[in-house]
Amino acid sequence: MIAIEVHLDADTAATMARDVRDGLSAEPKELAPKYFYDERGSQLFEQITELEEYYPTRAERAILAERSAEIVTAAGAPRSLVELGSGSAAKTRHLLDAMREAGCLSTYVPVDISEEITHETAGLLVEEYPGLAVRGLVCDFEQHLERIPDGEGGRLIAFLGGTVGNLYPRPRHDFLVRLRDLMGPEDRLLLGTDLVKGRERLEAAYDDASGVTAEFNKNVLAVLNRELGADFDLEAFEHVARYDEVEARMDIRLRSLVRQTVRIDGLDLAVEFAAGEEMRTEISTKFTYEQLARLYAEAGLALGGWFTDLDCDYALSLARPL
Ligand code: AVJ
Repeated sequence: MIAIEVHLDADTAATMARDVRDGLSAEPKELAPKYFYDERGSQLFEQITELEEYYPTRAERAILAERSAEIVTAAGAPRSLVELGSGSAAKTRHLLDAMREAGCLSTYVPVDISEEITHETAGLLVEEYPGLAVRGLVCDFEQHLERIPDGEGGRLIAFLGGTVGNLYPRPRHDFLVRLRDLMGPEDRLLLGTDLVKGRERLEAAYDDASGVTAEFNKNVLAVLNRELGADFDLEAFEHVARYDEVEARMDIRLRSLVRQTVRIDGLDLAVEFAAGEEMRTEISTKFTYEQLARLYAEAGLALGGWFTDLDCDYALSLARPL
C-alpha cells in the first residue's frame, strides 16, 4: 500500500525571494543552506559523501549497518519508521531490515521535499518489503512536521545525515520541541550528529583537495542566478571553511575576491560586496554526548541510547519524551 500526500507551498518561490532578500541585506550577509540542493547541488553533495576527507556519511552508514538491530530493540520494536529527509532511503534499509527481523515492521513514512524521489523510493520499498505500508509526505518538514501521521505501536522518527547541525541554536531548540510535542510516550527520536573533533580533520572534510565542496558551495550562486535572475560571477568568489571552536561548528562562507556589485533582477536589488567580504552559506555544528543530553533535556526529551562508529567520529542518539 502506497499513499503519498503532497503539501508543497504554492509560494515556495516567494519564500526563497524573501529569504534571499533578508539574508543579503543582513550584516554579515548570509544565505540559507537549503538552497544548495537543486539537482546539481544534490549531485555534488552525493560526490561529497564519497570523498576520502568527508567521513560523516561513511561513519553513519557503518553504525546503521552494524547496530540497527540494537537500535530497534532499544527503541522498543516500533511498528513505524518515520524518516525526515528520506531521499532515496539508502541507509534506511538497515533499519527496515532490523524491524522486519524483529517482526514489528508495519509502516514506513518517508518525509521529503522531492515528490519524484519519494514516489520512486516508495515504489521500490513496497516491492522489497512485501506487506509494508508506505505513507509518504512531500513537504518542507521544518514547516509541516505536524502532518506526520500517528502510528499505533510506536514510531521511530529518524533524522539522519547530521542535518540538524545546519540549524542555529534557537531554531534547533524550537525544532526539537516541535518533534517532542508530536511524540507519544512510545515514540523515539533517532538523531544523526557529527561529533566534536580536531580542527584539521573537520576543515579537510569541508575543504577537500579535489574542490568538490568548493563547487557545491558556489552552486548556491548558480541557483540564485537561475531562480532569481541574479548575475553572480562564480569565479569572483572563493570557498572558505573554518572551524569555529567556540561555537563548535564549521562556518562555511563565500568570499568575494573583488569589490563588486551583483544585480538580482527578480528582487529588483543591487548588492554590494567589498573585496574580501565574506557571506555565510552554512553552519555545520559538531556535538558531544553531554551537549546532546542537555539539548534534549531542554526540549523535554531524554537521551536514552548512544551509538557511535569505532572511531567515535559520529553518533546516532535515541531520545524519548520526558
Ligand atoms: C548534509 C548538512 C549534513 O553539514 O556535513 C557537506 C552538508 N556541506 N559539506 C554537512 C555539507 C558541506 C552536510 N549536511
